[in-house]
Amino acid sequence: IRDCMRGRIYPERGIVQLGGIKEYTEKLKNIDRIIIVACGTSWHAGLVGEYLIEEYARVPVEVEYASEFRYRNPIISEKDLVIAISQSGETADTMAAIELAKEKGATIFGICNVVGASIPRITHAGVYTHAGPEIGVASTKAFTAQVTALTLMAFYIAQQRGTITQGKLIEYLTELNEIPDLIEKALQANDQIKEIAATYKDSNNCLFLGRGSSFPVALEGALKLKEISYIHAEGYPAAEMKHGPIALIDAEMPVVFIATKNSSHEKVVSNIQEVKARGGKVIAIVTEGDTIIKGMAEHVIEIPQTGEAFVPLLATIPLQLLSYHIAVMRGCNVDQPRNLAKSVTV
Ligand code: F1P
Repeated sequence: IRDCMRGRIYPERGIVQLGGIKEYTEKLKNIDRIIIVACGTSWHAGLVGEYLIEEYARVPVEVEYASEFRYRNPIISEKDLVIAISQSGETADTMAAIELAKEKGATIFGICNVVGASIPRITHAGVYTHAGPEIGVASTKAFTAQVTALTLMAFYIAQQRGTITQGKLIEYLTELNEIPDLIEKALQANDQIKEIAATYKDSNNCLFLGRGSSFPVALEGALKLKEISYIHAEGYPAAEMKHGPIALIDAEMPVVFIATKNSSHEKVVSNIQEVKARGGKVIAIVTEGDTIIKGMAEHVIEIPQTGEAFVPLLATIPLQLLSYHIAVMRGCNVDQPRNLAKSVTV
């Protein structure tokens, strides 16, 4: 995250500079819509990006699985901006989605980690995440770096379109700049998370729930658990629980809530009560000092206080650690999960 922000944000002055998309600054003032295309973890980052861009830059955003989008006949105009996100920069579905959107006249930005990979070569402009090499197959630091790049892009577009004041930008960039230190604090929960992992390592299923931008974090938490420990996991918006997944809840079902203090905190508290009333076991990611959820959940993992926009960056950390410890305890190879390729090029 530090490397992704370096030389790009100036918190004291409230400025975001993204050299890779600078030539398209004028274009950004006139776009009608943004379509984000990606696969897997990168798609989850895109969903976080949707919240950030719509909130701050006030441009409508759609987030599409590249693997579906490429086979559709989507309605795209020259006033659309497509943002393709890919850690490897080689994912065949994402490349095909880019080619399709390009044919239809859209401007394409890339958010990639591997410098000089195929995707940065076929996009018009872009931003590298600078997360360093991802050793394991499952994306981890690439995800937080992608969310950081999307945050910078959201603020950059907001700055160009005048949908954010300089004062607010100073405030947000100052908070964003503190995130790497707060992540170090969040990592201190590692031993506690290891104990929680020991309790649930033999589970067959696990549910992840969150609201707002914590919903894609829930999806990503579920994907990491699936990918590296082979436990069936599902991520849902917490408010959707009553429309189906609630039927799954019993004493054998661990439910991970992203329940940080934000505008939907009260609603998440009542979702936790619904799970508790059905005997479910609750693991809650909360803002430090939260006493309400402490009295309700079986396990509470604290993350430091930050602005609502930056919660996904912090809340992801304990979920990645939880999956990691469960996978190790189950004897799984966390770096090379079965059946998964680092870049899916077919
Ligand atoms: C997309 C992705 C990864 C996943 C695995 C398979 O890759 O789905 O999110 O962890 O490596 O590919 P990418 O386009 O982000 O490189």
